[in-house]
Amino acid sequence: MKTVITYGTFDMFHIGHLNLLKRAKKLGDKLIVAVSTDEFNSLKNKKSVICYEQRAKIVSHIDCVDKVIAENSWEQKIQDIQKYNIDIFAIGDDWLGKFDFLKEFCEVVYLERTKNVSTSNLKNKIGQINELL
Ligand code: C2G
Repeated sequence: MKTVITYGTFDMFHIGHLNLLKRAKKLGDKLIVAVSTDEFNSLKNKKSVICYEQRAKIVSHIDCVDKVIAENSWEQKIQDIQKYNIDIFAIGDDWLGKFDFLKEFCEVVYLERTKNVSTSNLKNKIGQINELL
């Protein structure tokens, strides 16, 4: 029984997020997703369109997701890995190398990002449409 964990904002949930979660789940048997709170997002210099409660609820209803927890800080990963007996930490390869320090505690896997889709692109497209209206 392998448990996988991943972290993210998952704002304006899109196919890139879904692909990531499905790929992460395929690495093990159980998938825990730590969704960034609005307060933590400000530490990431991110302002999400959708509030934490709704982002967490959407992610919790994705078939391959077994549990959702809050991501409140950069520092919580090691504690989470120990608390939830995590076997694999997985995240998109836009973070390649950034979480290698976790290799002391569990396997670290960087998964291929889905090309040509991002929350910022979606926001820009919506902005352009609004300008045309
Ligand atoms: N992702 C992806 N393909 C995309 C967009 C995102 O695979 N086209 C992945 C990211 O690599 C990440 C996850 O989906 O693994 C969530 O992406 P974000 O919501 O942008 O999360 P991020 O801001 O990268 O937060 O502590 C880690 C951070 O909380 C990660």
